[in-house]
Amino acid sequence: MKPDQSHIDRWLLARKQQRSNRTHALLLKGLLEGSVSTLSQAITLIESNTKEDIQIAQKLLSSLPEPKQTAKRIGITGVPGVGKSTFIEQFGMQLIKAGHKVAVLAIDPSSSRTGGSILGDKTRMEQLSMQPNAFIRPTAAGHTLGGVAQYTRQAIALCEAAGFDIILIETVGVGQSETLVHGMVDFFVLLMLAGAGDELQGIKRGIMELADLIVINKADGENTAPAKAARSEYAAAIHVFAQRPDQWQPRVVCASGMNGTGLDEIWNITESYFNQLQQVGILGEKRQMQELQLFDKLLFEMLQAQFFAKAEYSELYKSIRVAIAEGKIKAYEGQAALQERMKDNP
Ligand SMILES: Nc1nc2c(ncn2[C@@H]2O[C@H](COP(=O)(O)OP(=O)(O)O)[C@@H](O)[C@H]2O)c(=O)[nH]1
Ligand SMILES: [Mg+2]
Repeated sequence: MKPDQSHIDRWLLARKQQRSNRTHALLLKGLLEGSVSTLSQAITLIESNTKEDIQIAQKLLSSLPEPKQTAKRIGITGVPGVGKSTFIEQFGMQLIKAGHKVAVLAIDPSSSRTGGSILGDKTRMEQLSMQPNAFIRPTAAGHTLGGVAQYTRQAIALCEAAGFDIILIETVGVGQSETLVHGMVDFFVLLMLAGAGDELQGIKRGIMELADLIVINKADGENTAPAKAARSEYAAAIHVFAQRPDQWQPRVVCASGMNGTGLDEIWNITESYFNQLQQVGILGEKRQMQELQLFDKLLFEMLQAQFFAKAEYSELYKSIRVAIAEGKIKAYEGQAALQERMKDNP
């Protein structure tokens, strides 16, 4: 007969529980005291794959008090090399000097595919990373877009709890990452370069429409005049965009992240944006809408994953695609065939 081990199991479970309670209490205390190392540890937990870590992270997130002030969430995007990291370092330093606590989250959803990462940027933010009131962190890559969005939201909540009042989110302007980031920030800044004659190329018009502020960056040295010309061109281009529900008229400015020109103006614009949103009273609404969009995204990703996890569905899906590609059936017929199968075999 097998010996009864249930009391040992119970004991182990109780000990695990005790440990996780202790971890939770320590993390919460550290966060509320503004400890950067605790913040870092907490973000590691939300990104973890182990069940225990996830439990602690979720408990921590749900026990966070309402932040005393909600942080300004600012997204900064643009093609690789446009100067995002340099800009953030300068801008961040300026904000720190003005008494803010600045968190930088760098997101690179493409890194799981390319193997590269904007992590290397961290070394460029040498000054900023030395500041006690700064926190710099690349967030989880290698997840679905919804997954990355979810982790980043959670990281934002943790930063807010730790007293950071400005959160800068850097993302590379490639693929879908900029729409992803647009969906989780209040203010969306697009960095661009003055190109020789091809100002409006290289970046999708759709992204320009999302921008609350377009910065013609590297407006220094020989680039100063072309940058000014580009500024006028962009200003004319975005003027034709439809009016927005928040009544904000997107702006275009020149700046140099390297020597700091234009950064004061950018901060003034940022503040007037937040003032306007608060006056119109739609900042909360905007964030709730983003939360809903994230929920939808996560749900669709979940359903998609469930669908493809079923071997017979994914096999059928593949063969239908082949049939469509060969012109044997139409898309709607393929869909009907799939629906039929799913009905019979849910
Ligand atoms: N002239 C000039 N060069 C810059 C400026 N900002 C960044 N750079 C340079 O452009 C390159 C890319 O900058 P980085 O900040 O890493 O760009 P990111 O890939 O968008 O993060 C680096 O060699 C920087 O030194 C700027 O304002 N003016
Ligand atoms: Mg960078």
